[in-house]
Amino acid sequence: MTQDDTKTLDTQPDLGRRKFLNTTALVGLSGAGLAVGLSACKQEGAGAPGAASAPAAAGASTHLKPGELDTYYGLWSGGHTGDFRVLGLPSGRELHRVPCFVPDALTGWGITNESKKIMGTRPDGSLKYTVGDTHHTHASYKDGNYDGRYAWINDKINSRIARIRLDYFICDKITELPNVQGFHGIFPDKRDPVDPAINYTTRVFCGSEFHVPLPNDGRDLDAPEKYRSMFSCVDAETMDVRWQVLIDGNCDLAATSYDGKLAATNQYNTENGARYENMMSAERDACLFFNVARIEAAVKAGKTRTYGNSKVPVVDGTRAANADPKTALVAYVSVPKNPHGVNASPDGKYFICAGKLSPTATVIELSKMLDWFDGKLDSPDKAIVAEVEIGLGPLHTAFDGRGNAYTTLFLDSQVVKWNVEAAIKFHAGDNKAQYVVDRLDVQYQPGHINASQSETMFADGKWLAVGCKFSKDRYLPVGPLHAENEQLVDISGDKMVMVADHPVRPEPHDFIIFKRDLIRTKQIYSMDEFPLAVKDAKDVGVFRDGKKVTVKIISQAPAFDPREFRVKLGDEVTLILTNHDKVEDLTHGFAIPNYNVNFIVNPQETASVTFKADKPGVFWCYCTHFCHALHLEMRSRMIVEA
Ligand code: RUQ
Ligand code: CUA
Ligand code: CA
Repeated sequence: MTQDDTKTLDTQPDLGRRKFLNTTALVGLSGAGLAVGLSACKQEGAGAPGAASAPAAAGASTHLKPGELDTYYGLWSGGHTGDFRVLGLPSGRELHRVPCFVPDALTGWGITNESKKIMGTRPDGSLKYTVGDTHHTHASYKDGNYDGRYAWINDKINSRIARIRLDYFICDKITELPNVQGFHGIFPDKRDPVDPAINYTTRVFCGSEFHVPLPNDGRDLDAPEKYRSMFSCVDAETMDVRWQVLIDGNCDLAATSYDGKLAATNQYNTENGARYENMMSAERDACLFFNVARIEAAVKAGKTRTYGNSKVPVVDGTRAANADPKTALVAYVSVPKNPHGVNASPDGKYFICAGKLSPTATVIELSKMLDWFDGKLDSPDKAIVAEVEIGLGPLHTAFDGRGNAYTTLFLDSQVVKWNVEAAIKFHAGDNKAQYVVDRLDVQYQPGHINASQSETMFADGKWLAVGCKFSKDRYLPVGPLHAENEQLVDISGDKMVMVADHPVRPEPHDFIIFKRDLIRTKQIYSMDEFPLAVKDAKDVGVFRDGKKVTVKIISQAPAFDPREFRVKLGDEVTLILTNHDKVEDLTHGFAIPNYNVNFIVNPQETASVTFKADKPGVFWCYCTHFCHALHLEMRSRMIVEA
């Protein structure tokens, strides 16, 4: 490529592009009749806008030499690819995608009987759903840190929650939530609110974003004022839905307190609007706090009802039923216009709601929230200890463990670093309290943000990742669909330093970043985990029961055993394959041409598929996963007799 070619890619200088994006976003919003506070922020700290155009400080290196391992894991949602991704940080290398809600050709997810059982099927055996939209992923806790057992991820489209086992990095359970639509925010609890011995995650909370008729069976179609939304609790072990809370307004993101007592969700549609103009007609919306122990006591006492076919007990969390703090299950705290995101600070003291349509962040103090539930405050709004301007379009907040918060500003295409205690002082009337510490331009329109260990009590303030929704001129163009841009920032110093861009396939939402030693993965399965395992070479072969045929096969590089098998046209064939290789990284694949079968078996794993032998002929079942010098020769011959 000549230098001139390079120039043609460089369509616009940075600032022009930034201005263009910003104007577009603002025009979009003002077209909606929106009065965003366009005034500059009240405060500018050391790092005024444009800090990024100053000569860049070096920042820590994200480069790893060949053979060096990353020091952090990143768990990323995949967005409407429906997957769950694993990145190594700081390199930003994508290591794995764990299929859960949607089929995956590499692993045979959605093809094997085992994965179909987890995904859910229709009576004819086909998959119930083949699409998914993953937004948020969080992992299980113990003593305020990740314990490496599980992660959970949501599917917004079909209101499903998937659990990922972090030993094998596989999805082992999926639950569809009843009575809700648009399941968006998700957060595990961090300990039990009643039993101090339970210092680990036993519940996962799920917010539902859309209002629907209850039950949604054709009633009240044209009466949106009757639509309702719910906050759900799923058992971390059984993955059953324990209970739901009927609420006024909707849910968006979710968060939990470190003491296990409260779960929170922010609401942008307290108006119960069916169109966006209505959803932003009120000046303030809310952040809800759920008193977990009280809700579980109410469920135990049977103060519940059910809807439609669902057996899940539902308690009444509406405003009218929760006016008395002494008995309230839910507190409604007023926060400015269409807030987005609620995050718990690593010191366990605060929840922060970003303003989205308001240029503010709201800080809510946990102990004051508990005071309200104890009847010591006359209004839940008194738990607000700061509401300060930080910039335009605040969305999500991360923490460094040194008292600073980092919030994405979607409209400003910036990250703002601000000090929480200083913001509280400023809010209390100390005009000299400088709470904005630094600003950093990012490319462009950032949504989610997270820092290393940010969602734990052990936030270490090293790395900050910013999920930029628009990448435009940051990468080689690949047609109209652009990669997204995950930017990595060194936050170990006073000033943020941009150190790397990582392209990602659209379109991840949320992510968490944590130290690699918090996870111990297993590289080899135990054969005993699979009831169908073909454990011995003498067990292989074709076993017929009328028209139903079971074919038992084992793989050991570079051969399948048996090397050929015969079935008859019209048979229903169940093929069970156990990989007898015990060597780490020795995976085999099994593909049957023209039969739409392709899946893998990892070391000591068993998988099965069922299909109708509806085409006579010879079919070379071959290994798809490179395993051996004789990988191409690794085949078994399926003969379907006419
Ligand atoms: S929220 S659009 Cu993660 Cu910012 Cu789903
Ligand atoms: Cu076995 Cu390739
Ligand atoms: Ca609203």
